[in-house]
Amino acid sequence: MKMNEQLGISLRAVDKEIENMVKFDKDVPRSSELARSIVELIRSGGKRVRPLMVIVGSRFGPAPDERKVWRLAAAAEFIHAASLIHDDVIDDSPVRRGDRAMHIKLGINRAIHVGNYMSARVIELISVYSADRERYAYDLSSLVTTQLCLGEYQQLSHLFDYDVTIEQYLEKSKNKTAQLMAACLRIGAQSAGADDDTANLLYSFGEKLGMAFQIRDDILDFTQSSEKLGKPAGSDLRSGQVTLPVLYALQDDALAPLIRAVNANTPAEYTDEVIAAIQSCGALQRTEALSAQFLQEAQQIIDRLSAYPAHRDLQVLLSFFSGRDK
Ligand code: GRG
Repeated sequence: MKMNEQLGISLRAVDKEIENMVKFDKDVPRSSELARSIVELIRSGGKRVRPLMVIVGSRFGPAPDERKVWRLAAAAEFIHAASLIHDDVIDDSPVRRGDRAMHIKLGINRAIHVGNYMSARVIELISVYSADRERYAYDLSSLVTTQLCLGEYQQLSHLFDYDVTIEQYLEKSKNKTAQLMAACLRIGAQSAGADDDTANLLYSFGEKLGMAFQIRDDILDFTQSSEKLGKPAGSDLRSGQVTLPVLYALQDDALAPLIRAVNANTPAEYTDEVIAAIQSCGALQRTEALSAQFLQEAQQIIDRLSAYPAHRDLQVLLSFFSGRDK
């Protein structure tokens, strides 16, 4: 059974809510290139992990307001989708969700503005929830979006930097990926009136899942076929991203100088050899172990929330994150 079915959530209904973010903007004609591009991106796929997290979070509060929860869920996906558009421009990546990336279809300038529009639209919609009591909604539209940008900036400012520490890698991953997931669970819970302890435990749970997710993503870059990834294996290193498998491989004294020789001008054949060496030196297994540790910590949080029937939904999320293609 699919994750959304196990959670009893219709993905069609989630998608409709997301599309409504642009369809009901009175300033954007539905037939415009902007509106059509966003709807096309939404329809091209995506797992909707973040909206599902908002809805699951709301099941931990005594008074879920369906309309509010679903709006927040859609807003979360909008922020995520906007960041994907910008990320593909930054990484010069031509494929997204099996389709041509937006900057390939529209050109870089227009794609950037579609992303800008999407994050601004979230702020506009969330400003409806402006009462002090509901200030948590700003977590999504301001705090988390800021962290996304900072995470991406941290990544860009350390390209081909082989002296970056594991702590810096973890901090960047938290900003870039984990905090949005954490915030999704927490705002869902807060919007339904959950108590602070519960909301904060859900935040920690989402953060652990997000860390495991990003680390796994960095492993997949080394292990999956180019057909599946839409780019050759090892693309992160080719573009200068020093991810956890590389950091572990750098601890191998024989391998370290070979890795450090990779820069923006390195011939592809040399980088291919370094990627093969990283794949076979045990670094991927160590990386996988850290991802598994985050998942184990997430399990411990579920155990602390076992008084809530919705803890079973956290288990569904955890199984999904544990089972992603290795
Ligand atoms: C414009 C809001 C905004 C931000 C700009 C570019 C940027 C700052 C941030 C990039 C953040 C980013 C893309 C992180 C990667 C996170 C990640 C692992 C994405 C893949 O998520 P999935 O697998 O994708 O949930 P689907 O397609 O299923 O939705």
